[in-house]
Amino acid sequence: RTILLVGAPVDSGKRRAGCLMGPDAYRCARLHGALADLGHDVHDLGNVAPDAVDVAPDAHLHALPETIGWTAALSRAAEDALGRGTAIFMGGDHALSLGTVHGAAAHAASRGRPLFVLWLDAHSDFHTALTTGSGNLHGTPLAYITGREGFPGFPSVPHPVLEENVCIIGLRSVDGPERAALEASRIRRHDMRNIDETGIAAPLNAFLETVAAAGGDLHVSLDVDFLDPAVAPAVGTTVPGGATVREGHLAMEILHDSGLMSSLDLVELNPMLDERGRTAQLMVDLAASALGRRVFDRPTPRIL
Ligand code: DIR
Ligand code: MN
Ligand code: MN
Ligand code: MN
Repeated sequence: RTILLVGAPVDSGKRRAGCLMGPDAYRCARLHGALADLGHDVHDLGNVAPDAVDVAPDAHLHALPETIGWTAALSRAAEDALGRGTAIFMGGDHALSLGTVHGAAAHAASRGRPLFVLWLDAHSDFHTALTTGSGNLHGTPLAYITGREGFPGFPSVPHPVLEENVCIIGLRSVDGPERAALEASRIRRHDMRNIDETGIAAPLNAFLETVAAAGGDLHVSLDVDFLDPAVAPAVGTTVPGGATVREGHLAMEILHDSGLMSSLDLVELNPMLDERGRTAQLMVDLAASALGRRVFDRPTPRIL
């Protein structure tokens, strides 16, 4: 496969700084080399910069103009990269998905295919700009890309992702207004209890069957906090009780076997909070599993 790496150093989606270093942390942890070792033709397109936009700051919404600028720039970058191959967006906080999914939806629509979205996250990120209590826009991308009202100043959403085409796995922190909106929606959602009871393969395989049956494109958004903080500490919004290393790899291995994944976000890595790069390395290893690395090809672990 041809794989395009796109740096998205978005740090405007929440208050704690550090995610802007994420793309370089992935480069230091050899994301390019890990994928090239699997036989892929890998191209690092460098980092995207946000558009300058003429939008007034908002008292409640943190860094609104900058986040709108990122959304517009990353939508174009995603559409361009997807025209050339499989796209991996090196984040950056989860606000980057406002743009990458917007662009992936435009790309899918231009090919006459429906877009499906797999959201691997402790959180549902289903706030609108009107319901968010924190004012942190990294908690909003799923609402935006499914076409909910409440995003004044943002690019319009001509190709909303159908709610029934969205699947969230890993939930364990959902705010009240998000819960109400999720329960009124057709979004598929699996909390950690579901994973404990059935394993992660059952809900994931069921979703992938519908993607395949519909001939859809599949965008995967992997939030570091999907994983348990004991194995992935470098994220500002850790929640105990997350996915294990093997649950993460199994999900990625199943995604690879499906052949369906067209784009992947790696989001919320904050290298300021990392322990000698271990979270960055785990995210690189998960991406490698999603692109074909198998248990028996895993390289000898590097001494960190
Ligand atoms: C929380 C945090 N629900 C908020 N969201 C996060 O601020 O609205 N998403 N961390 O991944
Ligand atoms: Mn090349
Ligand atoms: Mn998230
Ligand atoms: Mn999260």
